[in-house]
Amino acid sequence: MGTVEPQVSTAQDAPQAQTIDGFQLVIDALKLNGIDTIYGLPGIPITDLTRRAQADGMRVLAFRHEQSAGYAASIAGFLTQKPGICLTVSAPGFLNGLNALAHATVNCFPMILISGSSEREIVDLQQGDYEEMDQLAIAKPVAKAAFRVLHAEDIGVGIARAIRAAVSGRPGGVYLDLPAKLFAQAIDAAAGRNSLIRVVDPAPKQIPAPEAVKRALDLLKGAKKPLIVLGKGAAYAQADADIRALVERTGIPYLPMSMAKGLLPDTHEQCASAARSFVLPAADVVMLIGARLNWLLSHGKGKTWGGKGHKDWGGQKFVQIDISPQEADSNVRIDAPLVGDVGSCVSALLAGMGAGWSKPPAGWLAAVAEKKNGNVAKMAETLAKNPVPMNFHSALNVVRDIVKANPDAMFVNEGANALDFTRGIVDMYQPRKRIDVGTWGIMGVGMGYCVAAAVTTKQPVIAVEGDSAFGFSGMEVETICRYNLPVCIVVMNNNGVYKGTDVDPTGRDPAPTVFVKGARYDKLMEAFGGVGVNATTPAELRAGLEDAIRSRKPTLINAVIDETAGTESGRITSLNPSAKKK
Ligand code: ADP
Ligand code: TZD
Ligand code: MG
Repeated sequence: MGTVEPQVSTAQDAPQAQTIDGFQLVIDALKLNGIDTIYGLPGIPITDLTRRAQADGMRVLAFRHEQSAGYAASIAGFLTQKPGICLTVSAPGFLNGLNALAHATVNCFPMILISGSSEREIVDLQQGDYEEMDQLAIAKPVAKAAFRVLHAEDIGVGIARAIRAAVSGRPGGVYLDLPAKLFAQAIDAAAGRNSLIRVVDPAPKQIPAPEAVKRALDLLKGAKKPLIVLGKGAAYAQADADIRALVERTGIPYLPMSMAKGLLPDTHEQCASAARSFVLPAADVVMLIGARLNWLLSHGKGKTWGGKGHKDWGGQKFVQIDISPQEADSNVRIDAPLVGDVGSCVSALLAGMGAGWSKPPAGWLAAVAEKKNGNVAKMAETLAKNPVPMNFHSALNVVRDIVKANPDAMFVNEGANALDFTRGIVDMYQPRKRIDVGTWGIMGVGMGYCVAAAVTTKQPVIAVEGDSAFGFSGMEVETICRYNLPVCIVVMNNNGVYKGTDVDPTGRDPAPTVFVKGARYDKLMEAFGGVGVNATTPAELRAGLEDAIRSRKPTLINAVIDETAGTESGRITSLNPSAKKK
């Protein structure tokens, strides 16, 4: 037919516009789902993906090590409720990103690790391809879900599945394997565009059952010494106003877990942080909101909870709000599990409470207040001291003031003593400002977190880092300078892991916990054009922090801390096997 020939000839001279390739489909699928940022590190086969994503208007943040890119993606997921994207090359790049993928899964952060991979036929016959590895199989045990896309027309489905898996239900890390061959595959442009999926309602609300709500309220109503524990699931949920209303209307004292600090200001009169070791064993009914009874809460039993022995139940009854139906009873009996998303559960509780809710018995509130005020006064005395050399307390007293004056600033924290003292001393005033080592107590998240915090919130970032902790991601100060991010890093330099005083008893080498004494981390920042400050006094530290916040210039303050000031493992000395032996 006359009409066929011209069509065929048009198709033969087909300009590129008639087809679309795998690179473009990946970019379009991400953009279609509102994903505008990639944290990654280029190389075969994904270099052009980074270039073309940038040319197409996506923000592509290139790191010096995939692990930092991965941690950045994981915390971007926590902060935005959209999966953070980490993009890496095959085998070694993939493995460098894998730690962050596992971290995202363990912490319930939505993240997608996208790695290029080598030729399937060669990998599966183990014929020795460039960077050969069966990445999908390796990712599976540490990911919430893992997928591989072999054909360009399946890219839309692959990305849609990855997004849903990352953000729905309990969020987690998802692996997406994209073999090199996929990127160059070209398919008909219209069909390709048509194959993309905009995910509708990616994290559906999960409404709790009315009888579960009633059960929880009945238990709370009968409590004489109730307590609320807020976890990072509550922070993630972005139900801030309702959570605050629930806490205030019930009048129940609350404990924020580390990353839930600031959901209500730490200075709130119901905040029981300063009376933690009093309220945990004394409470009779405890409502957990997005917090697991894992090691961070001593598994809900033992001496911390008033149990006789280290595994004995303290007698508390628990309400647990969690999106994962499997979380209840993980450690101790949960009398009132409330399965659903925090927002829906908390609003159902508020609705069910009605008007005549009575506050907890006055005796309980007075006992908590007395304990708390005593401890706050004791801490104030310690903080007011100005010892030479500077110690954790006198340095953190300054950080505490700066955070109070800049409550919008993001706050990153890792280390052992540098973590534990900071968590206790530096109050947070707004939700999701404090991001830290999380469920694993992992070192190395610091600089990746700083980049993602600055990029996703546009706020200044303050990072308090142990000198060991900083070392895990220290090279990313170049990344921070390259993107000119408003990040101020305070390295609490006590010459080592926990302390700087250990010695090798044989006299041959430095002790395993000790670093070069008097190291000048500030000079690292200067090497890339940022501001370096060496602070030996609280006044110098204060001036450095104030300048950094004012100028928004990348800054590193080397805070020289008394090398004898820390304790072994910070607050978790008891988990050290030698301590157990004693
Ligand atoms: P923390 O370390 O602060 O105690 P965890 O990470 O142990 O907090 O616990 C967080 C819990 O929150 C997880 O059990 C997770 O299933 C839950 N969670 C995460 N997001 C939501 C949500 N939107 N609604 C309800 N629960 C959630
Ligand atoms: N490696 C990883 C990935 N995570 C870890 N948690 C550790 C090792 C072990 N570890 C801790 O738990 S804290 C810490 C290490 C190495 C560093 C503590 O030293 P620091 O802090 O300088 O960061 P302080 O202030 O000196 O205690
Ligand atoms: Mg140290």
